[in-house]
Amino acid sequence: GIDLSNEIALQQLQADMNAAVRPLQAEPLLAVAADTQAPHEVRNPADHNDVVGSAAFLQVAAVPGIIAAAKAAEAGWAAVSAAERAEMLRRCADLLETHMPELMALAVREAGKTLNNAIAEVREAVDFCRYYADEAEHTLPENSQGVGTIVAISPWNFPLAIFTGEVVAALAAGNTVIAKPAEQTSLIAYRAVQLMHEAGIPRNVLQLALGAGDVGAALTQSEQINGVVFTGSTEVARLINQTLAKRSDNPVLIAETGGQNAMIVDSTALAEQVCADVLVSAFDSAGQRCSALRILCVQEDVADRMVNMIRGAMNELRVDNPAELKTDIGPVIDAEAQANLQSHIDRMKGIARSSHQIRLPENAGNATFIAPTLFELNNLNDLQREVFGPILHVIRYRAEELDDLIDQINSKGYALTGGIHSRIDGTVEHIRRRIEAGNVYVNRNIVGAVVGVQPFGGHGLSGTGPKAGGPFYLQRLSRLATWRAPQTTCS
Ligand code: TXE
Repeated sequence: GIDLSNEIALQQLQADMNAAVRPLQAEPLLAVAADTQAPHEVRNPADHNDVVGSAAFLQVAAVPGIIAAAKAAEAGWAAVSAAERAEMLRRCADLLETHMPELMALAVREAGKTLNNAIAEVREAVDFCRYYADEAEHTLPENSQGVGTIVAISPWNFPLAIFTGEVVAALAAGNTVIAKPAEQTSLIAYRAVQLMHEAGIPRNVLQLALGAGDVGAALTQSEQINGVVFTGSTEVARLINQTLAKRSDNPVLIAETGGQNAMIVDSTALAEQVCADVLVSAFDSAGQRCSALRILCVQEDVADRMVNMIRGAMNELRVDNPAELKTDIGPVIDAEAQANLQSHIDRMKGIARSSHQIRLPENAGNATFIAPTLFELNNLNDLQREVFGPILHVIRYRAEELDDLIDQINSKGYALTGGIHSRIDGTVEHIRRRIEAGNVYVNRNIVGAVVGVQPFGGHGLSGTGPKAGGPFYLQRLSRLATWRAPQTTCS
């Protein structure tokens, strides 16, 4: 592994990344001929003069042919044993690992990831391959088979990790897969699928359908498909859910969506630890994580001190080109996201009790940066919609208001993660039981679930289905084939 604290290792990796940069012309990777639209240029969100490559999106009319090819491949794939599927996935892991510099370069230049985040991105993808390979081989019953053809729709914020996790889980369980990555991050998905094909996954078993939401919609609306694995916005998950619910054959849906996640800090918490954990949870990845911290609840008697400390630490954060080693925070994904976040900031400036925003570099050019921002709110209701960026909202509470506050957070129905910072066991236990969140973290940051160690996922508006990277995921994507009844002797 790479020692992140070793600057020389990082510099070497950076040099390897730069050497791996080449323009990519991504196109759908299919088992059938399909019409595409004219390729569009993909540009680096930190530097719009840097052309990363181009991507050709599908015409929606191509979708039925792609689905027919996946259906035709089901029987052949079902004949491949779980052990053989696992072997292919392990080869995928090895190939992703060998191509780490190239994939990191794409994560940085296409998605605006910092170097550390880009390393984590590739590692998580590799972990998903190995974890689901092991799960398929060792935990699926012998008479288990895939449910058929799965559509895997993924977002841009973890353009390799979530993409790979969804795809390899469905493959490991024995399904044929049509993968539809986010339109913003087609290039890294294209390289990942090329490597998966190289690892032996047949081209008709895994197809890459590049395109925007219209392609995703057409794929999920086909009655031929047997399930959808989705990560993205709550709105789109709801649309897909409505589409699938109309069918009488009960297709599978696993959805992982947004989060309006909170951390509760009482007056016994270790301030320095809280500060470090808040910074990572709220601002790392420019806050573009569904697990990111949006609402920090601080007990009133320590609030001034806590907020001042966080403001001071924020000033040390360096927002800049993520290809630089010293950068903590890169751009947000695109100009549309930047404009949305800016409008939220403008609105909050009018109603917040106080605000703090750090300065952007002077040579920011056309980069889509959003400066990390802290708002102190008077009322939690001032925060209406999900904010997907480096913006933290702080609210103060008195001890006797704690339960009301938790109820208010719960009533949003929208928590993937939750955090508690306290040195009183009873308080930790009380909050842990009362707060409704997919994953609750105690005295640490609330981001960065580990495949196979901390299965990840929420409920309510945050998602439905088993947790990713956990023991029940493949079961949902498979079913038991004909049971052979035990021999009975009747007399
Ligand atoms: O998500 P979309 P977007 C949240 C976050 C963000 C917001 C919008 O709040 O600001 O969603 O981001 C495909 N049928 N998260 O617009 O639109 C789309 O092409 C089928 C949270 O990127 O949901 C892409 O591949 N598919 C989140 C995928 O859905 C459709 C990660 C996600 O896009 C479709 C990203 C349709 N009708 C955004 N419309 C997280 N959980 O981390 C679009 N798509």
